[in-house]
Amino acid sequence: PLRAVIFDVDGTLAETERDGHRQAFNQAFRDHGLPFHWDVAEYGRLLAVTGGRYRLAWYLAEQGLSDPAGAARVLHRTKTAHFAAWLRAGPLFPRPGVHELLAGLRDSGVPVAIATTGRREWVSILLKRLFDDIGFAAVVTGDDVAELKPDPEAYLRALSRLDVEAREAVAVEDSPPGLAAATAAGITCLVVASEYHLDMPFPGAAAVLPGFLATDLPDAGLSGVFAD
Ligand code: XBP
Ligand code: MG
Repeated sequence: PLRAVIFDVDGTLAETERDGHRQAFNQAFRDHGLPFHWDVAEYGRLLAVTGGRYRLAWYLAEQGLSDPAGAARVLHRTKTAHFAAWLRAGPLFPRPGVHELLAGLRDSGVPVAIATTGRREWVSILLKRLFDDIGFAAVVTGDDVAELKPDPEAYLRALSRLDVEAREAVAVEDSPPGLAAATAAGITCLVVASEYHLDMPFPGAAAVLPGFLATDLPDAGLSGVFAD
């Protein structure tokens, strides 16, 4: 039986990357007087590196900076402040159908949890703004793990906080690293690809759905993906 559903945040609950995170990184470059700008396509390439700080470090190393990790640490603090401000005031919506899906799970008594590589500082703002009426049974962020996705640590931690076995849970993801993390934790994973990951292969996904509307989901809801 389905005993928990664990959701990713970026790209899954909301489209946060293109106009949110990306712009915050660009503002940080400007604030620190650096001549870098990530356009929409370039940012898509960089999404292969999860975690904003590691994405920055990887890019700065590619640009030949002498201390990419140190510069990334400083830039990422500025980026996080800009992104948190955007989450408080910017145009932010859940992906269509997400609110109804979460409310349906809540009403049927299935615990809902979060496993993200994003920082708690902004994750808590996003969850409060968009889903204040949903009680999350566990929220695991990038601050709670040593290894980010595609490592399974965030999902394993969520399972242990939920006190649920991997085979009793379903994960919902939007990207290849997210899918890899969930499946490495032994969790059945549904993929609803986000705008940056359309048409990518999702090997090992239980299903790749076109969206979160009732008509996109299996007839039996998320329980419908279990083969038990
Ligand atoms: C999302 C990420 C995050 C964000 C940036 O991956 O990789 O790094 O882009 O957030 P997922 P931070 O959806 O698989 O969790 O800057 O807070 O790291
Ligand atoms: Mg994601």
